[in-house]
Amino acid sequence: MAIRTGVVWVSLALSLLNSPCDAGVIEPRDGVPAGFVAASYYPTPHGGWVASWNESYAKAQALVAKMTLAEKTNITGGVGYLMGKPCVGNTGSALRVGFPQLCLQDSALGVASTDNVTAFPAGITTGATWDKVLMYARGVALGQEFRGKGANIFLGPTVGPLGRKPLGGRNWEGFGSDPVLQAVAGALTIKGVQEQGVIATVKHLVGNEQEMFRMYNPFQPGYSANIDDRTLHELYLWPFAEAVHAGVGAAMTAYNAVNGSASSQNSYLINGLLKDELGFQGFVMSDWLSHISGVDSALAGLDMDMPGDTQIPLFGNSLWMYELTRSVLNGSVPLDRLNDMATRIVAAWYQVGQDKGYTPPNFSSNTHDRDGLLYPAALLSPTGQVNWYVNVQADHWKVARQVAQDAITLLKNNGSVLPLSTAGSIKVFGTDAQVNPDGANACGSRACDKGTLGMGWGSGVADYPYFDDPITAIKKRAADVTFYNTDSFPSVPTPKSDDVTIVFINSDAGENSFTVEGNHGDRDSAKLAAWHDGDRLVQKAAEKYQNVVVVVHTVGPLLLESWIDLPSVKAVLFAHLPGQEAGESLANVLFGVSSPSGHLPYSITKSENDLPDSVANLKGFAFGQVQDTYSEGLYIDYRYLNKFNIKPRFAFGHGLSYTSFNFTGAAIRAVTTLTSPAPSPRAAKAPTPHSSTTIPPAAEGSYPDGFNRIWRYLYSFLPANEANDAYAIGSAGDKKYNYPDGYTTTQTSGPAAGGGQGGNPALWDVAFEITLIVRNAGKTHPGKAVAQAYLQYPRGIAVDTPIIQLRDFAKTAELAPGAGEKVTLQLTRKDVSVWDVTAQNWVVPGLGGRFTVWIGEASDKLFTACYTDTLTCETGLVPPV
Ligand SMILES: *[C@@H]1O[C@H](CO)[C@@H](O)[C@H](O)[C@H]1NC(C)=O
Ligand SMILES: *[C@@H]1O[C@H](CO)[C@@H](O)[C@H](O)[C@H]1NC(C)=O
Ligand SMILES: *[C@@H]1O[C@H](CO)[C@@H](O)[C@H](O)[C@H]1NC(C)=O
Ligand SMILES: *[C@@H]1O[C@H](CO)[C@@H](O)[C@H](O)[C@H]1NC(C)=O
Ligand SMILES: *[C@@H]1O[C@H](CO)[C@@H](O)[C@H](O)[C@H]1NC(C)=O
Ligand SMILES: *[C@@H]1O[C@H](CO)[C@@H](O)[C@H](O)[C@H]1NC(C)=O
Ligand SMILES: CC(=O)N[C@H]1CO[C@H](CO)[C@@H](O)[C@@H]1O
Ligand SMILES: CC(=O)N[C@H]1CO[C@H](CO)[C@@H](O)[C@@H]1O
Repeated sequence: MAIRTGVVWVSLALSLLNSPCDAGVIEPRDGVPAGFVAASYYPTPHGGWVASWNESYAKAQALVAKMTLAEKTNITGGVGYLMGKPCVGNTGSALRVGFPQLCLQDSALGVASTDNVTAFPAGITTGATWDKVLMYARGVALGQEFRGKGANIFLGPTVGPLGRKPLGGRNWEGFGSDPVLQAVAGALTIKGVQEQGVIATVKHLVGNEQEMFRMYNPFQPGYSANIDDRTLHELYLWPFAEAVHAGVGAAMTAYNAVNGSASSQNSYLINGLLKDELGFQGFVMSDWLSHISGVDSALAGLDMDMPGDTQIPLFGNSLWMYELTRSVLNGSVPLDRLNDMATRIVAAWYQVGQDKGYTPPNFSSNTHDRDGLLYPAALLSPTGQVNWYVNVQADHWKVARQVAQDAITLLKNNGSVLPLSTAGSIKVFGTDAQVNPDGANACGSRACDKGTLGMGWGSGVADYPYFDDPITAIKKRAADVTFYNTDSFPSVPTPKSDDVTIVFINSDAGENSFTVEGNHGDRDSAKLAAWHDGDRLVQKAAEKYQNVVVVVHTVGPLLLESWIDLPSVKAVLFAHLPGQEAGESLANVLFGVSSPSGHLPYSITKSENDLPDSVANLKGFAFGQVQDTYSEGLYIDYRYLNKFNIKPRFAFGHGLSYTSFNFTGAAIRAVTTLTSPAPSPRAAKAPTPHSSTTIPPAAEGSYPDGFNRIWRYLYSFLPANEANDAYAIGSAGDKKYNYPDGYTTTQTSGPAAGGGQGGNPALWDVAFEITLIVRNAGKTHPGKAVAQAYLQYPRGIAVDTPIIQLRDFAKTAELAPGAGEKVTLQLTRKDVSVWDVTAQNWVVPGLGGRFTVWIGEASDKLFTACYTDTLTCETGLVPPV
């Protein structure tokens, strides 16, 4: 998260807490439901045992060995909100040994709070392309922009929330309501970003599926996401595992608790799942101001405290920095743990090559002026140049526009009203067609819904360098365009029968740090209706005109029932959140320069009640800790609808084209023969760096004589007398700290399911590969097709599984009429496994039995199946759902 300056400190501090909410129903006081346990998992596994990181670890160990205590603690914490180098997070440095301050910057869709950058399409838009090439290309471009601005750490991608709750506020920052779609897009983003030398941050671990009541504050703990082991592995942790497998350098914990224990100090989550089972080699940071303890979070595996302040920022107080120095001197945090924290941070820095000529930040998150305060939160701050206006946009508008365009999802096209002729008469309705008249960036953190919706609100945004709006692009193409810039249907001249009407509607959401039109981040007020009475605008237009095209800019699903079947509503396009390139991308689709090729990254139901209560509804206010229990287990989105045979209005993966496609010649082969249900046993961990565990002398943690402090800046030094006192406690050797149950410092060999980045490397053995020919079966329009592969487990196995689950997908290049392309889809061992909670391992149920891989253009259009037992495929089948 991030808050811009220009706010009175007190109100800023308060705004960082949960914004108040009046929408909730008061629930009885209750704790974490029985059965959900936040178990202890100690100690933090050392990093450095994975071969692909070993050189970075060797270098990191050597550098950290040269650091003093205060230098080590300096690099594990932020120097304070609005302090020093002007990113949303800035660590301390160890300049004496050549380690700089690190700049951590939002957001997952562009470099936040600065200019001369690209405002890329949001995650949800990227997911809707179902295009791996574009997912990666967007990551490359994002990485280049962060690097060009001198940011060391990209605070993305977002793969949690997963989109469990359609009303959830930050779903749009991620890629869609399916773990595989999230995982593939997240991992390709990480690869693209890190290849540019920028450290990516996979976030938020885990269960941040709603915004309201997410944060710990002095009055209430953040809500608890209560998730069972299998559901966590098969849904919510899955994209994190793929991110680690892709070598991600950083991870961020969530604001909320899991099973009652705050994510920033949940030892089972960080030490156990992330660092041991998933073999994460990078460093773990807290989400901004979510850190609530000092020693306990260090023991639980947190490596970096962001932005460094206590929960109420800007008073110069920290739980780490000087307190972490004290905790090491007094013996409560073993030096070994601090060494591991520092080594993980430095290793990630080496791993992406930041030791070689990395330019420091040349922008300010706090002002667009050339000169500004060097330490904005200090009472008296020197000024100097803070913005160099480095233009990092290059030609990234191209990939941004391609993503925006290829995400546009055609849900309905009755009578082929689309594509439109540029010669016809076009009437455009809705304020969403035009850029915010106050300016594209008029609302800070985009916390308003005015004009075309290009992104949601909160910290997950960037400033638009310009905004290509739909109405401008439409007017450029078509001669006869009339725009009614209103959301209430105006009085209009009598329509002609061939008039085409385009109605723009939208639905916004964002982070809980802002309330927009009564929505507290989540869509708690608007629910699944279009904002500004947009559904009514469509109905009114449909009463008057015969050819209505609806364009929807939205953070997620909407209920379309009040107008979708009206005979004059001929076509519906979901353009998702296009970022700066909203106009030309849409015009290309509207006027047929390009066929729509997006597919829904979530299901659109007919009613809110089509999903179970635990998913359909947000958790309201409760005294004590709000409990968000995942009682639906694996059954979210299409997994739930299919199980209960509830037909959605538009299924997950649905998306039409101006042409049609033919899938032929499907063939399946076994690549790696699976000979046992569990993967072969993991290898032992390679040796990890060792360093002295002797408590360093107090002088290593004391202010140097005559040190010139900046007021409220967070330092890692203690006054000499305090350092001496702490050292006296630590050197006495008594274990005076009240350690959590199960605490130990003895390293373990790690769980059976681990063994490499993401888990046991054998999980990524390709078990089956399917090839098929996708052909453009139309005669007039070129187009791109998406082949989606869904797994159905063998009948009669002992474990309950959703009927079908997405396992891979592939998008073709643009195919001319009649042209075809061979596509390849793969299923790994993990893809055909389930998480066995007893064995604590991934196990193939019904090994050797008939696993069916369904292939088609949407989750409800699966006409081809390939079988793993006979290694045959057939087509022309009745779909499984
Ligand atoms: C939450 O509790 C469930 C049920 O005891 C357990 O299976 C799961 O591993 C726990 N998750 C975490 C992160 O503690
Ligand atoms: C890193 O691991 C590889 C493969 O195991 C090994 O060949 C190499 O010597 C290791 N390098 C270091 C610095 O440990
Ligand atoms: C910690 O980092 C800050 C900011 O770079 C620096 O001023 C300070 O000297 C550093 N402390 C140590 C012990 O290096
Ligand atoms: C050591 O210092 C930390 C940070 O102030 C504190 O939480 C902890 O209780 C101290 N331990 C002892 C044994 O005094
Ligand atoms: C499609 O349009 C035709 C002709 O306008 C109409 O009769 C039919 O009901 C429409 N179908 C749908 C599903 O809207
Ligand atoms: C798809 O291609 C096959 C084989 O060429 C052909 O038999 C079938 O009719 C085609 N289907 C469509 C819908 O074009
Ligand atoms: C090339 C470009 O867009 N430059 C802009 C960089 O940012 C400054 C300050 O906002 C603008 O004045 C430049 O036009
Ligand atoms: C202050 C600073 O580091 N500015 C840098 C910004 O980026 C440009 C281009 O990479 C560098 O030349 C500046 O030194």
